[in-house]
Amino acid sequence: MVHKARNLAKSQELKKKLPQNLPPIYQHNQTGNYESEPWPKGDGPGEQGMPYKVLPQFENYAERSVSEYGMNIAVSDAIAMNRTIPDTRQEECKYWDYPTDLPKTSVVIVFHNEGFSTLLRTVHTVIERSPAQFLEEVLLIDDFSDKPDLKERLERYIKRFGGKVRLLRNEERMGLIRTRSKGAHEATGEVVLFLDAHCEVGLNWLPPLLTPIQLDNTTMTVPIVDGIDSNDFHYSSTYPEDTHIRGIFEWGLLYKEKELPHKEAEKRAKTSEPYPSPTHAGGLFAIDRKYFLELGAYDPGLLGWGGENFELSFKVWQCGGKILWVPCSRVGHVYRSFMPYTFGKLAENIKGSLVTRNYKRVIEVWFDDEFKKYFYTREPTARLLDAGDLTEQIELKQRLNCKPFKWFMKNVAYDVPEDFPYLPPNIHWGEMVNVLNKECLDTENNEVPTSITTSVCHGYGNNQEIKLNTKGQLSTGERCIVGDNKGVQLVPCELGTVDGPWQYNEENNLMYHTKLGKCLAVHKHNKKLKMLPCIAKSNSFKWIFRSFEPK
Ligand code: UD2
Ligand code: MN
Repeated sequence: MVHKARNLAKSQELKKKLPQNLPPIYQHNQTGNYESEPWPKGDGPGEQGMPYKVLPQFENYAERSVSEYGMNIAVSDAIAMNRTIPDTRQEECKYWDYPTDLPKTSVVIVFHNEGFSTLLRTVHTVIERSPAQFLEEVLLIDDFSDKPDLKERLERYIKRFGGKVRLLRNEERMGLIRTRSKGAHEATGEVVLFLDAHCEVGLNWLPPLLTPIQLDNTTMTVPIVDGIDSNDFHYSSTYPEDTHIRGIFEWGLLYKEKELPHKEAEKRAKTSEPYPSPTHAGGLFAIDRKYFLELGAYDPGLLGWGGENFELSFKVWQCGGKILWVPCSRVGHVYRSFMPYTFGKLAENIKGSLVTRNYKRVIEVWFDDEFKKYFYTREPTARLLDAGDLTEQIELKQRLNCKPFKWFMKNVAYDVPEDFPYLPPNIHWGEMVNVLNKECLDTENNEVPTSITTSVCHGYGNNQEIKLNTKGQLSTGERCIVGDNKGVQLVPCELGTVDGPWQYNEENNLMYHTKLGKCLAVHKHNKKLKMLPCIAKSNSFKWIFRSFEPK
């Protein structure tokens, strides 16, 4: 379903001619040179970003599609390829003029077994909402999908775009990271702009991303990501109005966000102007193609999914470039409820978690020695993983004369420790075995808060890796174990703290809670954990840390 009348690219006749190569100009109440007419108020399924629910006869298909794709493709199928979405930008964004000679862009979309309609909605919105003169091509790269509708049907469909959309296919599964690097090599535009295969770009999204790159080709730009609900495709802004958020990280290399510090906010005359961000989420960004290739694109040793966002972020900043987040550029992204694909062959012969292995490659190259220890404290099993050969990455870092991580922490990511302080070392880590029932403390899943039990020890894996630091914090991954008189729970660790109430007694193996004056014990029958007055002789109170090997 396509609304023909809404070809915005065509309606983008420039209102005035700007001199070449001028920075963007703001004029209050004067509509910007690339602004288009407001969208007509459609009332079909999902129009204006409204939620949609499928008709009863499609409910089975809808459910199946959620388990197959991690998102409701039945809902997506019912929504127009170029449905309208709300304009989530701040008001100011309408009054910017951007240069008229911006670099031509290849929009690169890599995909593995994505839903046909969400993939094509990404393509449609890009083509219809970008000034045609700056859109060199949309380059689709199929990462070895096996869904039948992504074969001839896709090839037939893209013919309607008259050569603007190019499709390449991988001969084997390469993972999203290597596929994106391939996209950058294959692209013909001056700028490469990556999008996930389930996006909808917003009003006048492209010129604000290209302008900072034109002014300085070592700048990479990132649009503000809006949320598209994976069940009903409801489109909404992720952040409260007028807040400006930037990408950071915690020491286990999970992606985090934090409000723009005052110091940075103050540097801008208008709050709609781009601002520096230490990192980015990974999927959506624009960068000068040659510059990206000079940086070696992504480390080819990163496999499958994850960590490449940090590799690129650290690399850009430390090697003399910068990352700007651009408030006036909005792109919606479907956040899936779970990852619907596996890595197949990519994970073969790799011990332990593929993602943690990627993280290890990134920190071994880009962190200075004094910072590496924080990663290994937060992710102790990473020490045991083989990260592969890093020679080329380290050579690249030397060749490009990149600055140390300390410089990055001091000048760019200085606010990270406010939320994620430098970590004190662990006293113990491993699985925590109860002497009475011989089972391991198990945090079961990631949903927090959640209660904790013991279960059969399974060694390496997510739920049984427990650590206790020198400041009394008992945790697993980024979650903390807390106890009160009612029971024991796993909760998000309090931002900005590294300490906790726990004290491990090495002599009689008790886990003592200093605030409650009680000890951690397991219930004989239902395996529930409790805080009880300490009984040093009872095995239900005794815990032993045992290390394990990656599988
Ligand atoms: C986020 C990023 C994603 C990527 C990832 C970490 C956003 C919005 N998304 O996860 O772009 O940086 O973090 O690596 O910031 N794909 C392949 N081959 C594969 C697996 C995935 O081509 O083996 C495609 C997939 O079809 C999609 C893109 O790569 O178009 C990103 O994958 P995702 O949507 O599963 O990642 P996401 O959004 O959870
Ligand atoms: Mn995605």
